[in-house]
This record gives sequence, C-alpha cells and structure tokens, in this order.
Amino acid sequence: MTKNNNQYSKPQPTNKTILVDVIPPKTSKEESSQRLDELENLVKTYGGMVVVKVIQKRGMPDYRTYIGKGKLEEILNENKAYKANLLIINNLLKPSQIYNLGETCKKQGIEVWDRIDLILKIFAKHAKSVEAKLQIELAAIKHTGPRIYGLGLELTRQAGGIGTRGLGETNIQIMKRHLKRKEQKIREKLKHYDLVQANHRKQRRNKDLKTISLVGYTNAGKSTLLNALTNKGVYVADELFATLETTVGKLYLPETESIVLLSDTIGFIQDLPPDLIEAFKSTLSEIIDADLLLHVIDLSDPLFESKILVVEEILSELGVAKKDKMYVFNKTDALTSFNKEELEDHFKGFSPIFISAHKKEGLNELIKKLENHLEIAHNTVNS
Ligand SMILES: Nc1nc2c(ncn2[C@@H]2O[C@H](COP(=O)(O)OP(=O)(O)OP(=O)(O)O)[C@@H](O)[C@H]2O)c(=O)[nH]1
Ligand SMILES: [Mg+2]
Repeated sequence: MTKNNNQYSKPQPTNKTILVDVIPPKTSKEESSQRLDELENLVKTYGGMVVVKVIQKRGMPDYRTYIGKGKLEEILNENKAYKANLLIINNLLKPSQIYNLGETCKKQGIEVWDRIDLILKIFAKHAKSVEAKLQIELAAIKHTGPRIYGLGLELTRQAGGIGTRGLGETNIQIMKRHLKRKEQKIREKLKHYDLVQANHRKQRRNKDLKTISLVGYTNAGKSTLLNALTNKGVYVADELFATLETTVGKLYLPETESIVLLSDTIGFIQDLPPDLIEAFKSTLSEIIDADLLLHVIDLSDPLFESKILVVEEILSELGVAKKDKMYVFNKTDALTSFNKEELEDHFKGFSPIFISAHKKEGLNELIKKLENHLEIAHNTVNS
C-alpha cells in the first residue's frame, strides 16, 4: 500500500452540517425537495448530521459568496443555536466564492464545502484499492488546486498587504508548480493500472469473451444484480457510492452454452464534474470497452426518469452514448404497482426489462434477453 496523504482521506469527526441549495426560481417544489434529500443522503453516507436545510431561489448566484449576503447573515444568525461546524452548498462554486464564504464562516468555526468536495470525501472514505485512491487524489487536485487563489491573498495579507503583493503571487506560482508535479506523478502511477487493465481486456478479446457492463445512477442496485447473477459477493449498501472499484464476474448463458463477463463499477450522480469523470477514466474503461451496457434503473425512485437522463449524459461524456444498451428496471418488489405497458412502449428502443435483483425475480428472462441481444449483435457484426 502506498501512503496516501490526500486531504480527502483523513477521517473526520461527525459534522453538524448546514445544507444550502441555490436553485433557479422556476424549480418545482418536488424537484427542490428531492435535490435536498439527495444531498442529505450524501451527507449521511459520509457520516455527517444535518442540522439546518436551506433553499435559496436565485436567478444568478452571488458572484462573491454564491449565497446572497442577506441569506448568509440569516443562516449564520440561526446557527448560533445549532453550532454547526460545516456548511455544504449543493452546487459547484468558483474558488473565489469558496474562499470568500469560508472567510465569513470561519468566524463561527464553520468550514465550507461544495457538492464536489462532499462527493470526493465520500469517494475517499469508500476507496479501497490503491488505484481508486490515486484517482481521488487526482480529482481532488483538479478540484481544490485552483483554490490556492485564496491562499495567495492570505499570504499577501499576512505579509502586510499593500506593497507586498509580490509575495503572495510568488507563493501561488510555487504552489501551482508543486501541484502540477504532483498531478504528473499521480498520472504516471495511474498509467501502470491503465496498462494492466488494457492487458486484461486484450486477453479477454483474444479469448473471444464478450463483456457486459452494468451502469446506472448510484444506489440503483448494480452490485446487487452482479451478485445475483454471479457469485462475486460485491459490497452492497443503502448508501451512495458504495462501489468505487470495478469487479468483473462470469455469467453463464445456457442457450449458447457460453460465458460472458459482467462488470460492475462506480455509479453516477447528477453534476459529476468532467474532471472527476476524467480522473476515473481507468476505472470506467470497462464501460468504454463493453459490448453491451445494462443500464440499471431504480424504478421505485420517483425521480427515475430524470436520473436516466443524468446517466445518459455521463455516458455521452464518456463517448459511449451510441453503444448497445438495455434498460433494466430494478426494485419492482418495492412498488405495489406500475404501468409496465406504458414503460415498455416509452423505452422500447432499449429492450426494457423489469426485475427485482434483491428477490431474484425476472433474472431468467433477463439472461434470455441478454443472450438474444448478444446473438443479434454477433450476427449483425458477422453478416
Ligand atoms: N427493494 C429492493 N432493494 C434493492 C434491490 N436491488 C438493490 N436494492 C437495495 O438498494 C441499495 C443499493 O444497492 P447496491 O447494489 O449497492 O446499488 P449500486 O447501484 O451498486 O450502488 P453504488 O455502488 O452506490 O453505485 C441496497 O440497499 C440494496 O439492498 C431490489 O431489487 N429491491
Ligand atoms: Mg455498487
């Protein structure tokens, strides 16, 4: 194991947390409350405790502090009773906005994170392999690196302000070079894992083994399905980002008496920044190279349709939007009823199938459909 000194891997004490979501004024009540629910789930997954939830409707975020000045004062006033030590904004903030907010909030002993900080903290908490840890470190450098802007201001101020501007600037340059070197080192280390994985995939191709990749929103049930179909014993949990590594299991297809490989990897979430996706490219390469994608959808989630779109968008960013895809609607056991015909019609381009990975219902039908799908794809390629 390599020593990981990434700030995101340090264990944190339980945080009393204020959640703030800045949303466009037209956002519906339902959507705004579900956005906050997801954020709260992320905080719980991290191990934090939510003490205050705030929604601010604004056309444009404040350019200095993201949250409007009046709202910020209100929150800090209210917090005198709660004594929170963490404020999380459910958006992606500019380095200067995080810095300015942090400066105001630290007077009450409150640290400020944005949504990506929180996701990275969860990633760091769940990461087990050296590769995943390196990828998180890389993503953290890309995300927090630009915040040395604030550090420069701080150093200038400490040195006496006016007339000593140069000191802060020089230090920013030193820090920038240091981070650049660190980033290069991590990228070099990650190259080794890229090569190992590329080799594995090449060996499989040589053996003519087809690969199927499970994709989907976090918590949709991908790992549960992998476990139900193979005997991999992947970690399953009612938390976001339970999986951060890629696991590949073997799946036997009875009709053609053949074996295919089924891979499970990291789940997606709304507002994953491109830097983070880029950092995780080697973990996500199973998806990029798969012959078929099984998009697992939590049918019991009222927001499942918008989550399908989030996943599709990330697949586009990975350049695999046009890959062969099947939609697997999971967790049917958690619903008393649903309109199967309507869903079948609406998603007919994606061979929709309805299962309960948990109760192992619909799996034979899924395997049959998979087999047909791969056969057809195979015949098309060879005809
Ligand atoms: N009711 C019900 N719950 C399910 C089903 N499949 C999975 N779950 C539950 O959903 C939660 C998430 O399951 P996972 O398999 O860890 O989901 P995942 O998609 O791998 O999630 P990440 O790794 O976090 O992206 C767990 O609490 C599972 O027990 C199902 O068919 N029915
Ligand atoms: Mg999982």
